[in-house]
Amino acid sequence: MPQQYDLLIENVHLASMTNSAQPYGEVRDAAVAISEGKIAYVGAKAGFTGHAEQIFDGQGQWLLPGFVDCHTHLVYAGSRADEFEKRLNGVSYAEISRQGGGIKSTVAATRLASFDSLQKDALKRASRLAEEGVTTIEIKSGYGLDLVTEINMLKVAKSLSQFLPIDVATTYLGAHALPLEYANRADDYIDFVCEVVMPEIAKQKLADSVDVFCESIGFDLAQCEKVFTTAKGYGLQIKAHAEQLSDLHGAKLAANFQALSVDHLEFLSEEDVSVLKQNNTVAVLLPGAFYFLNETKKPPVAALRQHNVPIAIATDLNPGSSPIASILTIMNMASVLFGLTPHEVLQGVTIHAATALGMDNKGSIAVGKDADMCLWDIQHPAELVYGVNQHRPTQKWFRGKHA
Ligand code: DI6
Ligand code: FE
Repeated sequence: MPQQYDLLIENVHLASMTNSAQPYGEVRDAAVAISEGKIAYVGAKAGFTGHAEQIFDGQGQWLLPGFVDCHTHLVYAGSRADEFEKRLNGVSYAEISRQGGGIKSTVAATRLASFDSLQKDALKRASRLAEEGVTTIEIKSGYGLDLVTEINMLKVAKSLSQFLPIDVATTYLGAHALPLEYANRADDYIDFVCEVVMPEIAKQKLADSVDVFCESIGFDLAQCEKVFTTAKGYGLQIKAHAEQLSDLHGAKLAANFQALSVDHLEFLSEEDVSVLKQNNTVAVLLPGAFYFLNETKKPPVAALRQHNVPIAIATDLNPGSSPIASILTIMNMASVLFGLTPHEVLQGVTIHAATALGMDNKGSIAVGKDADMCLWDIQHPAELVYGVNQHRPTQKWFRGKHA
């Protein structure tokens, strides 16, 4: 009896994004078979001997893993177009934040929004990403900062997978900004994060990870350390916004807590890069925020490469520093602005992004992984990075189901 499969996708070229010797994990004239939502065969079409219930002819198109957007803040209310205007009139992002705008203005709007309206807006943004081939999205809280709104945001985030062919990873970002009611009492707010909100979020299993904004306009090293220590106690994974606007050595601190990822990193010093490698921490680069804030200091890509630190790329989709609901645009920015090669960029939105979420079931086309895949009508995978807004997947499978 030949082995039985649910689906065979044949006559495709694969950019499997596995760490094979071939760039892109390329396999020409390939076939992929799926069983119970998982990839069960990958290889040359000629080598396939099983029997599949259904056969799909890929007509020579390219099959890639579904993209993983490993850093977003896409649940929020309101718009910051007024601040964009201010910035163009010469007021800086940090200055707007100090004046009580920035993250705090989104917090005010998000606290007032209902679950339904937050969900409706978030669904629209997540749909934009899904249309471009994203099948896994990480979503952070951090625009509520009180118990009720943070929980509401995480519930909205989790709910999106009921409506779209996506998996959602959630992150509690309580230490994002100091809410007004804690003005000048940052240590007290961190106690509230650690002693009131985090225990409840852990109890209700609303978050996979905990994140902080380690920055002069965010929280200092000691405050971030307290959040990490508490998170570890609840078995939550660690992430950090670090070295975005200055170098506080937040990435080093987070890596020493075995953070899954440290994100932004424009101001990361070369000395700290080796600490990421030692702790298997992924460097998540966010070219959208760099572009939108018109930054000039670039992340230390050469040092990251030299130390073999895996680099992921994400949209950072948020209302203040990266209102960009397009992974394909961000992929091009990663090459043009940060000098990553198309191969590095595609690794950054597949295999390395999955690692940044601790999801070893996502991010490549390999036996045993979730069958999240998109078919693209292109001549070579580099085209997805080279062009801007030129392509959409022609077919999509999510957990083995045609989506
Ligand atoms: N860094 C960022 O780029 C976002 N959050 C953060 O900690 C921006 C958030 C915002 O401006 O609303
Ligand atoms: Fe962010």
